[in-house]
Amino acid sequence: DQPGTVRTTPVSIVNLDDSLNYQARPNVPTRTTWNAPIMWELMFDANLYDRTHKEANTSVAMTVFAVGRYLDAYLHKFLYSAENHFMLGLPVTYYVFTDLPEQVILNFTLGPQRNLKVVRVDRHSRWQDISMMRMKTISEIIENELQNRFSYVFCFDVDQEFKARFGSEALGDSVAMVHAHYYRLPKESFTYDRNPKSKAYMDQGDYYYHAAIFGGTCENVKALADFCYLNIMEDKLNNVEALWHDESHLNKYFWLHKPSKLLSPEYCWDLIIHDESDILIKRLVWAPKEYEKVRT
Ligand code: 2GW
Ligand code: MN
Repeated sequence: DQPGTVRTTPVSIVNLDDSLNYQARPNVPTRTTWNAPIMWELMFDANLYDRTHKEANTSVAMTVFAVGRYLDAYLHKFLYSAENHFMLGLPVTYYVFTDLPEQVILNFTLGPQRNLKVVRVDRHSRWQDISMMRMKTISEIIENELQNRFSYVFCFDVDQEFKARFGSEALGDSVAMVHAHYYRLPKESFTYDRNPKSKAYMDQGDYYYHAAIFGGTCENVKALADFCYLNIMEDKLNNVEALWHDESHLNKYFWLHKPSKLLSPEYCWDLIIHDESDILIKRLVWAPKEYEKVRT
């Protein structure tokens, strides 16, 4: 597409989620109260999703940050595994943001219709800012480069690894990730920001969402990133910081602007969790935290 081209979502994609089988997983919730699907294995026809998105010429941009030691520790495995499992069959462009662009060296070739762009960013001295300021960068790249070029943008933490299909069924207008550690816990235990002085303050919510994965149309992801960034900056002016940084603000955003699709913890699983009875497939898993190596 040329910049300035207006994209309209084809009717076939608007109705694609009507094909979901909400009865396929009787032991887990498969719909929210506002009727958004929660995507679990067995609910969807992968071939139907892939075929429809290919016919619609769907393209996907993925953002990932690898600043400081996270580059060496996680990026290679993340990208290599994405090449084997993420949106196979669709055009995908990875946007890697790093302070060390010359150190992004792949020892594998990307598949056809798959591209990598490396963008230099500053390294913030506080790790909380490395994480939070992603929202500003995501907003800017959507504004300057992604909108009108990609149907969807998905934003990922780098400290994770794809293990199985993470496909076009995950695409949607506004997509949130249900946090693996909280999906079966009572709402009172959700770690929302509870400080009324923070813009992220919430006294109730729907789910506890994981900021490690979110996505949607360029327009919607830009709105999310702008909301979080503005509120992060307002908190700084007021000398407060939300409990879980950008994740607290993201939870506030999705409380006020309900996501149109939720991804079950099958899409972002932590192997530390013992009870895997609901998890039929681990599409992506958290990398073990190497705190002493990367956080010192
Ligand atoms: C982050 C924390 C401590 C030390 C370093 C960093 C760090 C993060 C870094 O040195 N370099 C870097 O590129 N990052 C990026 O920020 C990287 O993409 C990483 O995946 C992301 C979030 O940091 P992470 O993965 O260490 O934090 P988690 O796994 O505890 O993430 C959750 O909470 C965060 C806020 O505290 C974010 O909301 C994140 O999206 C959540 O998954
Ligand atoms: Mn992480």
